[in-house]
Amino acid sequence: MKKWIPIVSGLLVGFIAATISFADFSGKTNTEAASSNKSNAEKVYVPFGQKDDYYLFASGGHSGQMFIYGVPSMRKIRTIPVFSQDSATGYGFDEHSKKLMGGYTWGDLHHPAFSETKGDYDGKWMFATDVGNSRAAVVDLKTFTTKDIIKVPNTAGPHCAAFVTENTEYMFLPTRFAVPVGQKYESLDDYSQKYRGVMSAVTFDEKNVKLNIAYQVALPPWSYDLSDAGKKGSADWAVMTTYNTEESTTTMEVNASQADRDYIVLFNWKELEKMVKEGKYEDVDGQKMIYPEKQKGGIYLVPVAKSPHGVDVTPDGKFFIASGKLAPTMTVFSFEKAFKAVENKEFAGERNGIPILNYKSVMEREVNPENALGPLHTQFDDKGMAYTTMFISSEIVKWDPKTGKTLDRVPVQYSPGHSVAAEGDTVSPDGHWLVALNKIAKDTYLSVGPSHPESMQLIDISGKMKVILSAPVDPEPHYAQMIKADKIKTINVYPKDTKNPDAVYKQNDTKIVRKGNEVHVYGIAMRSRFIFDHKAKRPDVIEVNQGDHVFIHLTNIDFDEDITHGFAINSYDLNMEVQPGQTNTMEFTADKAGTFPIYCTNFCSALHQEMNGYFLVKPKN
Ligand code: CUK
Ligand code: CUA
Repeated sequence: MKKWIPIVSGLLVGFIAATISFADFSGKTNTEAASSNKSNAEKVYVPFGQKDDYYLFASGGHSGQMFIYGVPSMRKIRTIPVFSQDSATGYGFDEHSKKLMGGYTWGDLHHPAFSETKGDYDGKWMFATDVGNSRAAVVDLKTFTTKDIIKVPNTAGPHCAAFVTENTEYMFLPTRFAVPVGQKYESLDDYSQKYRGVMSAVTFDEKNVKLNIAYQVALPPWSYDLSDAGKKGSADWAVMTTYNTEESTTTMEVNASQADRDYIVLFNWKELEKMVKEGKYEDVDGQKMIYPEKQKGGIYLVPVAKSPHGVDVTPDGKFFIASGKLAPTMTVFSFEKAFKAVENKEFAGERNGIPILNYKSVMEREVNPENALGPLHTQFDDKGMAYTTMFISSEIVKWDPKTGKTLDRVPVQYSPGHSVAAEGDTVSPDGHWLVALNKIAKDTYLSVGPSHPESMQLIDISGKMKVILSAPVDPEPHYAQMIKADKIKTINVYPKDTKNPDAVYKQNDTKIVRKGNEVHVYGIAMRSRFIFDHKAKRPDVIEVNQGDHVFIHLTNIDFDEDITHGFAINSYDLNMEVQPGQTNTMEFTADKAGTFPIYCTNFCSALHQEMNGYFLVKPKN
């Protein structure tokens, strides 16, 4: 097995991917396949006036953002800024979003997850986590804007998330990197004793649109990779993969791949919830922390082939499938067998006080499709068939979880990480479409230099699998979610909020108020002017003294869909946006004296170029 280690991590990846996929089953390159079949184009063509059938929400990886595509056209529709600043929308510049970002400027968004009701996407909210700065976010699908972000303490990179339980009771955020509780300094020589892999149970308060940490679990100092929540009969349970159960502290590439087996952590969140209610936890800086070696119950380990990556629960909730990464195996485990093993206490020992279940008593079957290498993640269609991405052999393998039989395979260009199926994580996937999220595009698009975009390939899975379209995507689509378009109900304009003290809706209410060295501007943006103070000689001018602390509250009073205004102060590095009906605030200190034009950044009317004013800062002396 060791021989795969340099292959997975080394520069050989691209080369191997290319060689294997060109020696594929159809013997065709992607270009040949596309041009040979006109009907492919017809399948993805969405005529003007019509809309796509699905929204695809792709994670933006270390861009920190989320990208919205239409399926089947694969047209990019929008970027939702989540964890990183975005000057196109002023996200991270206005007060509200600046506060949300918590002082950070970037994020690494890996796994988007829709809110669910009865195991089905309900189209209301989207959750995501940030591996870069350990945050979790919720996006409102009425406006496609980020509404809340929390910093998750004691966790260093919640990669193993976000996946929600059947009715969005919880989102579990286990850590990718073990750190001491409180992220305090501890010597790496004391790793096994002092470091922990803390998992957070996060709840979402829909009424107040707030994410909260209900409790945390101080798991052993391993890396937690991917997770999934149970469904139907297994709805009270969740699973997650681990690696580095060797607890190595250096050269992980080699040292974290020594043991033949790592584990899947299987836990009953209803039981953990009960333990917390009964006070079985310790208070750690205000967090309720369960220490599994002391507060026992609800958590079990299932041995699995070394360094697994993805783990996915079948739509019927009966099985969970772990993908090998370093072992070319998909292992199917039975929830029912696991429940029995737990009940009969069929344990094969324990680690850090957590019982280990017998591999044989939980495992249903091991699946090794011929020459398929580097299985990472699995999705499902309407018939319960599984589609697993093969990172090294650059293909999607379709197989039957009930028999292990390989049914079909299709090459993709190249090295797919995840794939996403239409409604793929629900209890009733749609079938028809699967999108492969590929790490390497190489020869697929016009060259843009040494680094290429990542690529998403649309695969028609209604019959024999067929790649029918490739779309470039910014870094980096780790995962995506695909939802039926009619499940999402957006609003057209922000409704008037008469309770908001910062909002003004009438020209005659605009004013500039001074309190000492604080200046509050209550202004409006409308086609095609700014009005900051209707009584002033020049209503579109803001004049302050150097050193003043300035608040600009701006309301867009154009209650017309798509009439968004921007607000920028030239050379002051300030920029925000107000969508139709929205009020936003900008806060800053006018430390630079001089004359600075104000202008609208969003082309809003024929007289958009005239939508400007001046920001005058009188020098101190
Ligand atoms: S991970 Cu990127 S390929 Cu962050 Cu879900 Cu597996
Ligand atoms: Cu308002 Cu351009």
